[in-house]
Amino acid sequence: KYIFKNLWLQVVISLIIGLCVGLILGDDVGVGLDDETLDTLTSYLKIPANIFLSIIQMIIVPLIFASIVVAITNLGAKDKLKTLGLGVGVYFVITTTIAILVAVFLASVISPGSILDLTALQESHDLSDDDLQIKDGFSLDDIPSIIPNIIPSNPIFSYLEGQMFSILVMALIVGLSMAALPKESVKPLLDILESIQKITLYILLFSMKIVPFAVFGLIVGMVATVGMGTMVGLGVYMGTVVLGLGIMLLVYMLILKFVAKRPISSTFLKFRNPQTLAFSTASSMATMPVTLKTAEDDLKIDPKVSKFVIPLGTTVNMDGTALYQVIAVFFLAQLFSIELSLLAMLVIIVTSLLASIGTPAVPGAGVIVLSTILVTVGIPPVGILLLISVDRILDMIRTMVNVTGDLTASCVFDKITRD
Ligand code: DAS
Repeated sequence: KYIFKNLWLQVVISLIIGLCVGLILGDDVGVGLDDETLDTLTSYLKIPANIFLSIIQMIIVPLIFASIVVAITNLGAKDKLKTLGLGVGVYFVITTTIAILVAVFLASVISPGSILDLTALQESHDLSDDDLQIKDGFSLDDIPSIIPNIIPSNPIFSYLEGQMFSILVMALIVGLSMAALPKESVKPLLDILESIQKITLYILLFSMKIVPFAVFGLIVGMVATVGMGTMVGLGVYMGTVVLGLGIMLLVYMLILKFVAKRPISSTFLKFRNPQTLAFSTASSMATMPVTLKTAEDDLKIDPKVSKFVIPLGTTVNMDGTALYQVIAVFFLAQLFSIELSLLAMLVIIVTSLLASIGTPAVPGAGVIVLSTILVTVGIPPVGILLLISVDRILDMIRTMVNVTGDLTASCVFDKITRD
């Protein structure tokens, strides 16, 4: 009963079973099925994965659009703390940018995606070359034409074409204008967008039930053809993410000491309850009540500050998620050997910033929103299933980092308002 209640346990179990079955079917240590049989088998095993991917692509646009517009509109609504709101918004952008820069540095230096050779991966997924629709890299001289095109002059066309970046930009413009207008005049649309967000989130969470079967099918096919090399490649990718998240914790410690002027060890010790809950639930939203309580009772933060910074941070400030998304995109780009030009990196960074604002604070959201960035850079969404198979443990750690970032932010603004 416990296993079937906890999706993540099902995913881990399906990962292990998939590994064993893959090894038995593969020619590493197993019976070594002939390619014909293996291809037929993997094409059937891929069905749940493709169903899940189609559902994601069906809801990702309304989900992201609604999430960003609602988050930004609610940010503006707290006009009584207008100045604080602006300062907090700037602080969030700074910390998320630091997370993204750490991610770019690590992903470029370690380059986790170059461990795995693509040909084996192509075989295991019969990825024909048009699957790997690699968009040609950006070049600097077509910036004048790119920039105006970022604004969706024809939103419906952008929607139909799945041009996620333009949709993110449109969500930003709409959100900011709704935040500037009086609440009663934008309320009808805000209510609609909030229910769109709830409905798409429900569809997403319901479709997550397919994930264990999708992961099983993916891993069997992968290990049977590529062998254990896949696991090594994924292991290096996971190590890079964990290293980056660890660096973010160090950054928070420095901020606590030099900006919030608080002793590091005693303050970080007080973070342990929300951090533990965030790690075990992989949901900042579910952890929020404990985060608030810790901020007010243990950290003695002015409730006026904590009641503003924590809920806002929980929704829009996800440094761990942004760092993870950038490393994951670089990993897949290296894996599918897409060379990332300077502009492409810029597109990834800005998209990650926007996408982490729109990521709902629920388990697995980070990897789902990631598909919007994958599409933007031209990486085939099938790569996303590779990430899902090991996403759970990374989700738990990055959620813990997200919550730590929110607590650090509330210590900083507690200091600022006291001053
Ligand atoms: N699990 C999300 C959160 O609650 C983060 C993520 O999925 O990236 O913060």
